[in-house]
Amino acid sequence: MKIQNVDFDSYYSEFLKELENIEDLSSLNQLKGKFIGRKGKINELFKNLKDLEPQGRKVIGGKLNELKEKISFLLEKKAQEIKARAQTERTVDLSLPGKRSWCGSFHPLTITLRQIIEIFQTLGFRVEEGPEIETEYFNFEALNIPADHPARDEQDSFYLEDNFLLRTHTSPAQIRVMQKYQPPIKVIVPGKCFRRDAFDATHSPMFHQVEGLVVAEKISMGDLKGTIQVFTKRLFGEEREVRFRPSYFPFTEPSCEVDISCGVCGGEGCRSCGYSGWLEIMGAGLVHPQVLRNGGYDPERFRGFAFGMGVERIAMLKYGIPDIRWFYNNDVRFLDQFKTFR
Ligand code: 2U9
Repeated sequence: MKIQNVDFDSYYSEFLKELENIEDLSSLNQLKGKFIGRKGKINELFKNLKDLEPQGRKVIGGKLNELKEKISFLLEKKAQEIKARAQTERTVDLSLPGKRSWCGSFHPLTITLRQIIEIFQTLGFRVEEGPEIETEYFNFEALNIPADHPARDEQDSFYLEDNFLLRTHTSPAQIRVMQKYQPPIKVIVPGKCFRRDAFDATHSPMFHQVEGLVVAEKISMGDLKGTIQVFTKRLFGEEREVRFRPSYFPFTEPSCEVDISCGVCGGEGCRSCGYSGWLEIMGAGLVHPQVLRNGGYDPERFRGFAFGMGVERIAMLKYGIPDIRWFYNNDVRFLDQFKTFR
């Protein structure tokens, strides 16, 4: 065929039609070879230019160059598109399952302890701590617990060398507070305690207490009752009733135990409160004069009230947890239910 008779437009539309169906780089390369390669259609046409007059050669050559440039441009553009698509397909595979993200949470005892501390802080209490290893003097004697008291049995406490033992309550820390500060004092002492108990649903050889101590010139049972009533209702809810029952502790006189109305039956009596309508939450009392004296205070001038509660027991009542061991097993199915940012 003579070059003068070639229809450049039909070459171009043939190229466009083939380009449209191309999806990958290797077919694109084949197409490139077919049209603008060394043995491609356009080069074959260039070869025919030598048969033309200089004038015609210039016109047709210009047209051929223009066609070649348009084709190269479109090939390059298509190559970019194919590469870009391959890139996104590699980084985002929408058919893959999503990545699971895991958000931790505070331990229920941490949440409970922080709530207890926060309530007492708003009531003006300071937070103090003491050592977990104590002497018999601070753990027992100073608290008016005599040598023949059953609590001092080796079966009940973890004794160490000499006269040391793991504290069985946080009370020795309050003796230390009294020896360090002059009244008036208003402190709570949170911390770990240790007793030689076997694990069961309500016992653990390690548990946590929060104890409180207030000493000033004029302290009465009314101060104790008001403070504990406000604390209890803030922690468990205004609708819960609070009851004070006479009891006995060596370090307080008089002593009492504190009950709240059962949250399940509202005081009617049900299985969770042992059909009494009440749940015991802490012990309390006015500080024994001998204990004030052991702390270095004059019992003729100062009086105090004190209270103590088990953090595990409070958390079990608050969240309806039936077994103390659940706090220590670190089972994520249990821990994961306390999602909060407190
Ligand atoms: C000093 C003076 C007095 C602290 C008190 C209780 C009553 C009490 C128990 C609750 C459950 C211990 O965790 S538990 O087993 N505590 O009943 N604690 S009064 O009295 C003190 C403490 C320190 C110097």
